[in-house]
Amino acid sequence: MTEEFFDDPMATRRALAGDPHRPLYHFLPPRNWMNDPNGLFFWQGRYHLFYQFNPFRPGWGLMHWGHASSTDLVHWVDHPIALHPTEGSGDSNGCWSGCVVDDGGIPSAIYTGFISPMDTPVMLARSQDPNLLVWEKSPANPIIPNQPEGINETDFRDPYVWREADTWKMVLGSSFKSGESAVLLYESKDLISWEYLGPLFKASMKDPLKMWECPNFFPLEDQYVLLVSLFPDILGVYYYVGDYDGRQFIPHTEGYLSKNPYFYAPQVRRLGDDRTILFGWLLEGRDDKSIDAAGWAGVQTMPWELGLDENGHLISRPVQEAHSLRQEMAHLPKLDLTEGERIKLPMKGRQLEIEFAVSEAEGTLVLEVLASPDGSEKTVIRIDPAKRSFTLDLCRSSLSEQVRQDEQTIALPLEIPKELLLRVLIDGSVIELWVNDQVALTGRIYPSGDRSDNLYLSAVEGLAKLEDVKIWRMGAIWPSTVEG
Ligand code: DQQ
Repeated sequence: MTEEFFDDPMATRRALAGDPHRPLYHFLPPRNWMNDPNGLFFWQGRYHLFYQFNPFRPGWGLMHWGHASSTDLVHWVDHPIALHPTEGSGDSNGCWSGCVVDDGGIPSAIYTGFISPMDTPVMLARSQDPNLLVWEKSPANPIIPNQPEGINETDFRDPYVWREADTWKMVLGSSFKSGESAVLLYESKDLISWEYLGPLFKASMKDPLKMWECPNFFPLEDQYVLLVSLFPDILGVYYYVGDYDGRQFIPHTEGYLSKNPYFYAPQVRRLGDDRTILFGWLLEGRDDKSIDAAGWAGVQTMPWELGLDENGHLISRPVQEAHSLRQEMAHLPKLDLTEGERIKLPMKGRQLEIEFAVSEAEGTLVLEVLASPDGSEKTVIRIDPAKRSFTLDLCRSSLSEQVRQDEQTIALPLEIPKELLLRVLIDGSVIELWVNDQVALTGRIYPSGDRSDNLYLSAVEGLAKLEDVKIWRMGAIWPSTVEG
């Protein structure tokens, strides 16, 4: 019953293809609920993406590991569920987030088992199957039965494992009874028996922060990066860049990778080459009734490639493989907007990529996307270089009252260059955007009108000069009702 749609996932996808809010080039399961990316892994020429999946309904619940794989990070094949809860075991009520590592040729998943909120052991499963379709849970489970002294009982989860010389290291998300959010460090020789080394790093963040979920800890260029998801209010994803001596991490730079209620629980890995790749969960922005009616919830970001800028801040951009989805392009080599001028761009659609350079903006440059001709629905992006502000305004994205309305404004970095590069990905209800790869925002948009698919640019309170305005229609990776 739970898996009938995996017998023919494409039929399930086809059945939902008429939904204009359903993304056509971002990964999502055939139907029902997905949250965190798990177990990102490159194996025998394929990228594997596991994900938190509730196969029963489009709401969070009894979590399994869904599974898909790809040869290019962009086009995905659905596979049967990889990890199911096992009655009477450490994951009887859910297989929660974790990672996959190569243990001497044996792909090994280390994840959180959920029994109850106070009982979340660390679990191990291995796969001898070249396609990673079959997993066997370790007889040694649970490999870490519970949290160390001083840690809140409900805050111990999301193992992230890596190899360091001849040792395995692991971090887990948690919080101390004394009030700090923390990332705990463990080590092991065999992935089975683990020793607690103490906190890798802890910090007191402002209320209502309770714990750090889904820690990722990885080298990037000559630095180490720690990513944490801020729980419980899904306040965004925070990063620290710093030094690591094998036991402790001392950050010297920090900030939000993205601060918005739609982006959470990312996972970062090197996947078969030198690039450091991130997938993140894009949450829905509509109420449960409309999610139930849609039959699906949760999308992955496009994979992002991470780097550091010259000031040591974390930067991101969509992987270059996403370019393979570009189709027809509209190109305006130069676009000068006088103060107050508003123009309609020569392309429309719900699956688009937009890229342009802003060489000058005296006031605010405004880009409207998924906009209706009468202006009743529009998603508005505002860039004001002088005020260093970058806004994604979702207040008029949809006429539906079942949709969240909010506005996110973030500051552009102090040392922002004069010329800005804006990238925008639009895919049904998904929007991801970047300024200079330094600032990333994400959102969810659910316009109700058939004609809410136009693009406008305007200059407010001063002229704006743009260069190389490029708009591509993006191809679908899933069945779509649009022919061609
Ligand atoms: N989602 C998982 C947990 C993790 C949370 C459960 C983050 O392991 O802490 O679905 O979204």
